[in-house]
Amino acid sequence: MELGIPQSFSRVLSSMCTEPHPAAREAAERFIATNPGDPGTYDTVADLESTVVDRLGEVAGLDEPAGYVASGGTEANVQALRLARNRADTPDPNVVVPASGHFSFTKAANVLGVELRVAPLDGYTVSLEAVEELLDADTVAVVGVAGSTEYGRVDPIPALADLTADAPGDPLLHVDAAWGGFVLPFTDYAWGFADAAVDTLTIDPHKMGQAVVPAGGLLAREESLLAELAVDTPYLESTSQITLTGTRSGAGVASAVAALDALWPDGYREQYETSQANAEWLAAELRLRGDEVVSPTLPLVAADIGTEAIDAVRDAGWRLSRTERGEARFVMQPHVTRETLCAFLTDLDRLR
Ligand code: 0PR
Repeated sequence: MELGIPQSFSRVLSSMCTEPHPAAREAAERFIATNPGDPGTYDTVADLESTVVDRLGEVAGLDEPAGYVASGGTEANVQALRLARNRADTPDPNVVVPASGHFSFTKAANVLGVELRVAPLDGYTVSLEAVEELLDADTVAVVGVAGSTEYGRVDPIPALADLTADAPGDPLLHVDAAWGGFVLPFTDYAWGFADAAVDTLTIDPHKMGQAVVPAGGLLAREESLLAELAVDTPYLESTSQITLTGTRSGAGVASAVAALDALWPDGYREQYETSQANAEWLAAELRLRGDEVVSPTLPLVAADIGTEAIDAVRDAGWRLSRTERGEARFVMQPHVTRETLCAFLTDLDRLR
């Protein structure tokens, strides 16, 4: 069968994935037939996984991180809530999540049998008063978002850490930096382990990290937190497993090492600066055209260009998605260059 050709990234404006770094692509191909889920057999890739975790710790401000390479942000978020639930001693656990939280938290609550308490926003970030009101003795985790999916906004993580520390049920603080984790180190935001009493954190090499899919990351401040996830694996050489999936992609792991090797920190910093400049440039261009734009505090622009315009540019081949409120959402991934944006604006001006 003719497989066809995968999409080109030249008109993809709303994806959080991107063209992998060439070294990441090469590493993925080399390790395609490995399984870090069985470290007794696939020891080279298992060692590489420890390297990824150490490197992600550097990115997120943690000296001796525990963690693993997950299939993506969804698995990392599910696992963070799972370990919080397992650690707590309540038959009726709940988790407080900002309304801006990714829908993976809804899946997590569903599979884990945990009540999801959605805290409304104050503008684009979570209302601290609302979080405080929702906390009770059965709260096992509080979630903060560092780079929200729709608007790229960062919750006040240190203030959430204070609320978490004072909460009656001794909950954990989980930060979702699945997308933001590779740009936030170059900003003034307080978001990571070095900035606040964060217990667990999601950071995905396969988003801004320029690794191949699947490469997500779950980090924990203490190894003992991950131990909450361990199940016995009687017939493997290793005796227990903390991951959610069994057989896993060594390609993702190897590609993450290669991408981090090539890009941390200077390459990622340069990419952040380029992406942020492009976000601000696009925001200014759209404002000149009279469109309402949500100021891009990270490299993600949401703009109300009108439903008809979105449909028209989509018909012209642009892959553009919208926020729940209907704004066009431009994610400044590495493949979204100034030339891409100029070509987009030319089409937009022609079509509306
Ligand atoms: N946390 C945040 C903050 C996210 O933005 C996402 C995904 C996740 C967790 C879940 O990560 P995984 O998708 O790796 O499990 N955000 C994007 C979204 O839902 C994912 C995406 C990626 C969508 C590429 C489209 C696309 O082309 O919008």
